[in-house]
Amino acid sequence: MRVEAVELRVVELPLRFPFETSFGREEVKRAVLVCAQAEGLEGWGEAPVMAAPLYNEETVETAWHVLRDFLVPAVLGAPVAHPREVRERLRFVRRHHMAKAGLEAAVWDLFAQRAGRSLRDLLGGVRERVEVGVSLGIEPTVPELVRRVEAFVRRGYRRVKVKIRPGWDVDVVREIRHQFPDLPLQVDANSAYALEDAPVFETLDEFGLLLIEQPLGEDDLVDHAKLQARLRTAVCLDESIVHPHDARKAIELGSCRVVNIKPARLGGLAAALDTHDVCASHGIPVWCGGMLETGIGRLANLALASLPNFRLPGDLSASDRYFEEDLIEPPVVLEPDGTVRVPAEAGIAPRVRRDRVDRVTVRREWIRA
Ligand code: NPQ
Ligand code: MG
Repeated sequence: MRVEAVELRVVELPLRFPFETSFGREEVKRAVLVCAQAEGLEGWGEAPVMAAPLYNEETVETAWHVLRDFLVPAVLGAPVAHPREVRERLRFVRRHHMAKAGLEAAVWDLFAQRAGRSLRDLLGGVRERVEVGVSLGIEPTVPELVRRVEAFVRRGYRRVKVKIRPGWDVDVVREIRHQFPDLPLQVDANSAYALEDAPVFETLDEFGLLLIEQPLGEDDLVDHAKLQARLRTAVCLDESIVHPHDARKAIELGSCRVVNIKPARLGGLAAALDTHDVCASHGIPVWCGGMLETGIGRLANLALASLPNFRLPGDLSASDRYFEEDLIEPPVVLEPDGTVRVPAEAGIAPRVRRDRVDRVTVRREWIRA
């Protein structure tokens, strides 16, 4: 397939509720959308970058620059016979994984449409529906967070994840566990702690959590292994796993017992598939993390999450968890049984509402061969 042109867009969507993590508070969701044109088709992908380099080193500006000046020209240069080739074609650029992931996803979408097959089938998915959880941010008070937990559990979410940071951790989890003794519950520290804080996690070890996500530094596997050895609860890595071989090393070192897979963090769907396979070969379960993607990234994540080793509920909440109006129609909705249907359409583009994309576009530029 020869990609003839690519349109880059920066989009900004207001969040229904502010989302606070240990690295900052967001009220607007930003992303760089990639629309790739080939053979009369349009393929869509999302680079879920933020305005500031707080989750990783990328931003809207770095993604725009690297896509426009390096990644898109490399794909426009020559045809690709399979979407997996995009990763090889882009390997000359170091890192910039979210930028790469947005472009690669657009090419996967083109191939799915041309083949008349769902992205799930193209990726090797095996499920029609996937269990999903909800990720809750840091709130001003514990009662306010508990009220949100209550509301989302009543909505049917089967798993709750709460953000923690020093000073907002043990008391929060104790109160939630007290009010919801049987609720599947996990925490995400986004690297806010150091190994010296191990006693905090030894206390959290008492609350029967599903996992403790990314407690320590994003560049660390050694201290995570030391921490994991002291805990019964599984450590799950997110930011530390940016390549499939990071997953192999983490597993060999005993740094984690669960892996959060995000195509955006890994550089694309091909790398996400390889990470899934590496974990499966070591008996390590994975789940699909989220970056508050719009429906464009969310549909691709749902297709990925239908693979067999995705054995824990993902951060794949319904569209209305974050947005008044999503960029896709129909939006992602939560089924009464706490699952979400895996998209069965041939590709993502058929659900993209370009009128809504236009309304939230704050910058756009065509790049042609
Ligand atoms: C995580 N996602 O698992 C990330 C954190 C994250 C669902 O917790 C805008 C606002 C973009 C908040 C990207 C979840 C974000 C964001 C990622 C939070 O670590
Ligand atoms: Mg995380």
